[in-house]
Amino acid sequence: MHNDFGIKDKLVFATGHGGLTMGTINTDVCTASFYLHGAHVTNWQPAGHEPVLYLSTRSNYAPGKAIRGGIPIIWPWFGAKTIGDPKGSPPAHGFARNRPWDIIATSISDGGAVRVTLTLPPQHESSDKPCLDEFNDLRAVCEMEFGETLRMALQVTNTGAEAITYEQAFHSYFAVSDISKTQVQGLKGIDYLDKVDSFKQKTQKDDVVTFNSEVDRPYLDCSGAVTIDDKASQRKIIINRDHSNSVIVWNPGLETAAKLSDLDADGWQHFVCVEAGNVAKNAVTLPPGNTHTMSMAVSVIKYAI
Ligand code: TA6
Repeated sequence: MHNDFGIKDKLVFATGHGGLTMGTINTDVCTASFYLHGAHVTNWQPAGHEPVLYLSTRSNYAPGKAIRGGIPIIWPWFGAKTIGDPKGSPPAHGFARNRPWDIIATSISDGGAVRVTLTLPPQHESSDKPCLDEFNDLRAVCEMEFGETLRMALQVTNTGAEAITYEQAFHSYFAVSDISKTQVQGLKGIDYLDKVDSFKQKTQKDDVVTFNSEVDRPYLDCSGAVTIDDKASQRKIIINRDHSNSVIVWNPGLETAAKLSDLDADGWQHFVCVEAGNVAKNAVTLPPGNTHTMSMAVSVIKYAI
């Protein structure tokens, strides 16, 4: 792996937790890491900043399980599988985050960013498949660019003869100093499904989303930038999106967090998930022969009061 895709002094492949293959990036503009398992970004820290992603010290690192923290790729369904054929025991949030991806290219940009391209082997060729033949004709490619900005894109192509519907999200766990002093901006006026209130449809009335208890909301039909204001650190994390019409905002709060055995005891106080996605009524229906690419760009600024 390292001989084929490593970049001298900048991108090193080695064995990470659980014996899984991990890439580590160290450049003038950032440090970062990712696993081939799930095409999962586990760290990104632009020069001059604290780490931007939360990663649980109690995470699993094992085939068939998702890493807790970083950026799990949710695909081809979000949450419990409700679209298409429900046979088998489909895992929550799809199979992309639970399986090994293959690297197909690495490079370095003129600006010093490291680019990595991975592809998910067709799921029907995997030995641990649930019966989900409806997705056999989709091919997924993930592009990551680790620089001053973190860019991610999920490109999906329908190689079959019928249209296929899927959901997706970059389930990003953004690190914050204190969730009770954190606000999410950019969603005012947007309708959302309130998962902690029986999925009732509501509208975001306040300027910002705040976190006093569990918040679990897919915001739908929205395309603008979303900003996390981590007031305790005086830092803003800005998420821009292309071809993403949903944003999921999640923090489990104390009680739900206590049920997640792979989360640090106080972990819930130190992250908020803000997820670029296409879920529920924003699911993508891809005609035969077509390709759809959802992408996000994450940047960070420090401010002084
Ligand atoms: O994106 C929010 C959410 O769907 C929540 O409902 C919560 O369950 C979370 O994802 C984590 O899901 P996971 O399967 O990773 O435990």
